Amino acid sequence: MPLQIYIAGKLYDKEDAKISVYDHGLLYGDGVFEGMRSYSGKVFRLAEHLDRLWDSAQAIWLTIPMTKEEMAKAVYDTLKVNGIEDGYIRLVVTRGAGSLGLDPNRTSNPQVIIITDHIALYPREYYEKGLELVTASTMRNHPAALSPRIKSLNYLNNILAKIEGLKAGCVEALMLNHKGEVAECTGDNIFLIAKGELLTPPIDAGILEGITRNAVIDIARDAGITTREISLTRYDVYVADECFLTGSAAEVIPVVKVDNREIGAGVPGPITQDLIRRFHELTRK
Ligand code: PXG
Repeated sequence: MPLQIYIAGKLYDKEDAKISVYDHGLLYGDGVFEGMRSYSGKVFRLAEHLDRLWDSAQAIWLTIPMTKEEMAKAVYDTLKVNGIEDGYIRLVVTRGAGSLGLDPNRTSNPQVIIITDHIALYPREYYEKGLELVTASTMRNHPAALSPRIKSLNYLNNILAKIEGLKAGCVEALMLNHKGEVAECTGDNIFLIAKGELLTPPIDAGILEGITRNAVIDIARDAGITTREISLTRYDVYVADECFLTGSAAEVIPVVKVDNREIGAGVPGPITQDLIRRFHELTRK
């Protein structure tokens, strides 16, 4: 059976899973999304992902036409039909089809889409040897213009930075905020280890409040590692002992080079490796 995709309460074969070209999700990037993972049939931090999806929708005046409980059930039903235990889940809620023109009042029926698929992992080598990053010249959206806390379908800010990374031979790129501070990467949050402490930019640096980020902060605190959310500059990155990224897709992944400079010893650090092990224990028990 082909992969089944959920759209507005019905399941469709992957090839037939389509929405209108008049949907404002396509015409204007008017909608919100989530990317999450399931491990052994259980969705990691589903409640947190649903809370964030509902908050993103609220922030753009979009009413999701179902309850969180109904969405959770639809996610599990879709995983089950596709026989996926360890996978990737994409939730999308669009503004719905309407007439041409920005006015969301002229749309009807927000579309809820649930894609469950097998996860396309970064090659194993990256986890063992670590990633290289470059700083993108594209700055993170100004939080007073379009809040990076909204996980909206308007991801061009991140995509432009991602292209810069790829052109430089890097799979991720570091993004700075309007003040020149370290914000995050295009689809991952960033952490440093300096003098034994775990450091990461605060939410008001203009970043997405990553669910993996929050899980890693909890893990580190439980492990007795001093953890601080403080504003960071590239200086802090360059002099750090260790660096790693977090995200639903990437999980926890070491970074060994930024802007052609080796970070620490230029290999995945011991605290990073310990946190990766603890994260695996949390997700794969
Ligand atoms: N920053 C940004 C800008 C993101 O988009 C993260 C940080 C990490 O957040 P989580 O909650 O995942 O720890 C994200 C997440 C995809 C994809 O398919 C994107 C994300 C996550 C999973 C898949 O592009 N972005």
